[in-house]
Amino acid sequence: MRWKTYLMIFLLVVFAQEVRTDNKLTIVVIKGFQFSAQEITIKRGTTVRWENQEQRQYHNVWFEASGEEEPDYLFPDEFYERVFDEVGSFPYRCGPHPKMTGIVHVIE
Ligand SMILES: [Cu+2]
Repeated sequence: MRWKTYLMIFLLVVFAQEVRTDNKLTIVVIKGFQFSAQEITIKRGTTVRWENQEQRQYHNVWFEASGEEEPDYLFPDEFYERVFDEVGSFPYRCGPHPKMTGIVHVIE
Protein backbone atom coordinates (compact mmCIF):
# COMPACT_ATOMS: atom_id res chain seq x y z
CA MET A 1 0.00 0.00 0.00
CA ARG A 2 2.77 2.41 0.84
CA TRP A 3 4.09 2.79 -2.71
CA LYS A 4 0.66 3.95 -3.81
CA THR A 5 0.80 6.75 -1.28
CA TYR A 6 4.23 7.79 -2.50
CA LEU A 7 3.07 7.66 -6.10
CA MET A 8 0.06 9.80 -5.27
CA ILE A 9 2.20 12.41 -3.52
CA PHE A 10 4.66 12.41 -6.41
CA LEU A 11 1.91 12.96 -8.97
CA LEU A 12 0.35 15.71 -6.90
CA VAL A 13 3.67 17.53 -6.63
CA VAL A 14 4.35 17.20 -10.37
CA PHE A 15 0.84 18.30 -11.26
CA ALA A 16 0.93 21.26 -8.90
CA GLN A 17 4.22 22.49 -10.34
CA GLU A 18 2.96 22.22 -13.91
CA VAL A 19 -0.15 24.19 -13.14
CA ARG A 20 1.88 26.86 -11.44
CA THR A 21 4.40 27.18 -14.26
CA ASP A 22 1.88 27.13 -17.09
CA ASN A 23 -0.92 29.24 -15.76
CA LYS A 24 -0.02 31.14 -12.66
CA LEU A 25 3.62 32.15 -12.76
CA THR A 26 5.50 34.14 -15.37
CA ILE A 27 9.19 34.87 -14.97
CA VAL A 28 10.93 38.00 -16.19
CA VAL A 29 14.71 37.75 -16.20
CA ILE A 30 16.81 40.78 -15.31
CA LYS A 31 20.18 40.46 -17.01
CA GLY A 32 22.49 42.69 -19.03
CA PHE A 33 20.60 45.79 -17.89
CA GLN A 34 17.41 44.52 -19.53
CA PHE A 35 14.08 43.07 -18.54
CA SER A 36 13.45 39.95 -20.59
CA ALA A 37 10.84 39.73 -21.83
CA GLN A 38 10.46 43.47 -21.86
CA GLU A 39 6.74 43.23 -22.66
CA ILE A 40 4.50 40.45 -21.35
CA THR A 41 0.80 39.67 -21.55
CA ILE A 42 -0.69 37.60 -18.76
CA LYS A 43 -4.08 36.52 -17.52
CA ARG A 44 -5.60 38.21 -14.50
CA GLY A 45 -4.49 36.54 -11.28
CA THR A 46 -1.07 35.59 -12.60
CA THR A 47 2.03 36.05 -10.49
CA VAL A 48 5.01 37.67 -12.17
CA ARG A 49 8.44 36.99 -10.73
CA TRP A 50 11.38 39.22 -11.66
CA GLU A 51 14.68 37.41 -11.12
CA ASN A 52 17.95 39.30 -10.96
CA GLN A 53 20.38 37.06 -12.84
CA GLU A 54 23.21 39.57 -13.05
CA GLN A 55 26.67 38.70 -11.78
CA ARG A 56 26.89 41.68 -9.46
CA GLN A 57 24.54 44.47 -10.55
CA TYR A 58 21.50 45.46 -8.51
CA HIS A 59 18.23 46.70 -10.00
CA ASN A 60 14.64 47.11 -8.94
CA VAL A 61 11.12 46.92 -10.35
CA TRP A 62 9.38 50.24 -9.88
CA PHE A 63 5.81 50.93 -10.97
CA GLU A 64 6.45 54.63 -10.92
CA ALA A 65 3.58 55.48 -13.29
CA SER A 66 1.17 53.86 -10.79
CA GLY A 67 2.27 56.39 -8.19
CA GLU A 68 4.20 53.91 -6.08
CA GLU A 69 7.28 54.55 -3.99
CA GLU A 70 10.54 53.23 -5.35
CA PRO A 71 11.10 49.75 -3.87
CA ASP A 72 14.30 48.33 -2.42
CA TYR A 73 17.05 47.12 -4.71
CA LEU A 74 17.11 43.56 -5.95
CA PHE A 75 20.57 42.06 -5.70
CA PRO A 76 21.85 39.11 -7.77
CA ASP A 77 19.92 35.90 -7.13
CA GLU A 78 17.10 37.79 -5.46
CA PHE A 79 13.62 38.03 -6.91
CA TYR A 80 10.50 40.11 -6.58
CA GLU A 81 6.97 38.80 -7.07
CA ARG A 82 3.69 40.53 -7.68
CA VAL A 83 0.19 39.19 -8.36
CA PHE A 84 -1.79 41.07 -10.99
CA ASP A 85 -5.48 41.04 -10.08
CA GLU A 86 -6.59 43.93 -12.26
CA VAL A 87 -6.95 44.08 -16.01
CA GLY A 88 -4.89 46.82 -17.68
CA SER A 89 -1.40 47.80 -18.77
CA PHE A 90 1.21 48.46 -16.13
CA PRO A 91 4.49 50.05 -17.18
CA TYR A 92 7.47 49.89 -14.87
CA ARG A 93 11.11 50.83 -14.84
CA CYS A 94 14.30 50.23 -12.92
CA GLY A 95 14.91 53.03 -10.42
CA PRO A 96 18.70 53.34 -10.79
CA HIS A 97 18.61 52.80 -14.57
CA PRO A 98 15.79 54.83 -16.20
CA LYS A 99 16.46 53.30 -19.62
CA MET A 100 15.47 49.89 -18.29
CA THR A 101 11.73 49.71 -18.84
CA GLY A 102 9.08 47.06 -19.11
CA ILE A 103 5.33 46.65 -19.30
CA VAL A 104 2.84 44.07 -18.08
CA HIS A 105 -0.44 43.73 -19.95
CA VAL A 106 -3.11 41.96 -17.91
CA ILE A 107 -6.08 40.47 -19.75
CA GLU A 108 -9.24 38.71 -18.51
CU1 LIG B 1 18.57 48.50 -13.27
